[in-house]
Amino acid sequence: MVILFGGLSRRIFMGGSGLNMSRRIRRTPFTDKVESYGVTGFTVVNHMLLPKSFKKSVEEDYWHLRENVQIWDVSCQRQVEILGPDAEKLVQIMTPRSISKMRIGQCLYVPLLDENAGIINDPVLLKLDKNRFWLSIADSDVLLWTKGLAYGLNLNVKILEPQVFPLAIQGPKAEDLMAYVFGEKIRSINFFNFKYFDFLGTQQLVARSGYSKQGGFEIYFNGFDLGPKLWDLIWENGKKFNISAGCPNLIERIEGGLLSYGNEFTIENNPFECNFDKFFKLDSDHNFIGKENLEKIKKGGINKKIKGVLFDGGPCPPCTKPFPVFSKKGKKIGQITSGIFNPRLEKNTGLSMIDNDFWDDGNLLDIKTFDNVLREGIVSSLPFN
Ligand code: THG
Repeated sequence: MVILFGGLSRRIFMGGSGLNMSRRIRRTPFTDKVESYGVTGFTVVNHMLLPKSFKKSVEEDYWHLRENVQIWDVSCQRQVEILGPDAEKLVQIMTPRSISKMRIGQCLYVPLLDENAGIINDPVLLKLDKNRFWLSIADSDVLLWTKGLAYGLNLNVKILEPQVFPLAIQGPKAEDLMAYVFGEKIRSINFFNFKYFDFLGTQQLVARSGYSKQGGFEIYFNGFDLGPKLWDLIWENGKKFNISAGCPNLIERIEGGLLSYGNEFTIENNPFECNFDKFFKLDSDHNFIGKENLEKIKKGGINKKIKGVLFDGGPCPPCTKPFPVFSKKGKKIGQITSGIFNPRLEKNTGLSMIDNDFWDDGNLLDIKTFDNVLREGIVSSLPFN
């Protein structure tokens, strides 16, 4: 049930189908805006609201994202700031990816590991200064892990959660729109790099990055109270580019092979199972948490990894619980943790860990969805194309 009160567009979601809001479920500088621009549901990531759907369907939003530009409130991509003389040392022991050659102004996708080489998180790392880094995190409590490490290892660093709220501008028209808003200099930012831009007298960090494969930017917005003004400025300039309010799109994310921590993988998984080994070299000479176990895992080999699955049978129901995946002989060999019908490929698409005897591209398998339909599927490499 949705109650509208006092002429406010703020909704109170009640009952089993909605979130009961409270201070613990943090709002963002843009929550008022997404409410007035037609959000129909939220999820919670890092204890903060993430819009999940708008009035248009996921399919309509998918086509729109591929052709136009969208504004996404991804403030839940919280920053963990590591500041001080030992900052680089601490960041480096948290990840198998070498950061020794990282430049100020650069971003790197870095899996963080625990002592078993289980994945703690898969953030984007930003190097702000020689002794200052941000981890732009997925959904787990990296702030506490980092504070614990700094304290336990007696490092000279401060660990904090700065008041920074990423706003993503995604889609093929994002660059032209951003050039209107921030000037032509925006075009000179390379993929996974950032520069600073003026907004009403404040300095804003803008990176070329984002949780889609359609290109775009992320504004690491600081200045909570100015949030609605930033939204309005982008919206006004965006009208000529057919802008719409959106959110990470499940169809596009799966198609692009972008993984979601907590869904496709958890602390139970290692980087090889997630195809993250392309992001680091194990023979790098730096030390990091989980290195010995990661080497052991490499020697022993893995028995499952994340693959794409294309499957038939008409649009599948929402994947609110994993869909079990079976071999043709009926053995359970995996589970689809994110799945949805892709209107361009005209098939259902899913992401699943698949056991090693079955993970080769082209292998046939069966997927059981909760409408009790057994659907035939085929293993595919990622991204889907
Ligand atoms: N942007 C920012 N922070 C984030 C995300 C983001 N934190 C949470 C979550 N998303 C982290 N997960 C990802 C997953 C994939 C990518 C970024 C963050 C990504 N991958 C590219 C790819 O796979 O093609 C490029 C990776 C590379 O080449 O280094 O962009 O979206 N700020």
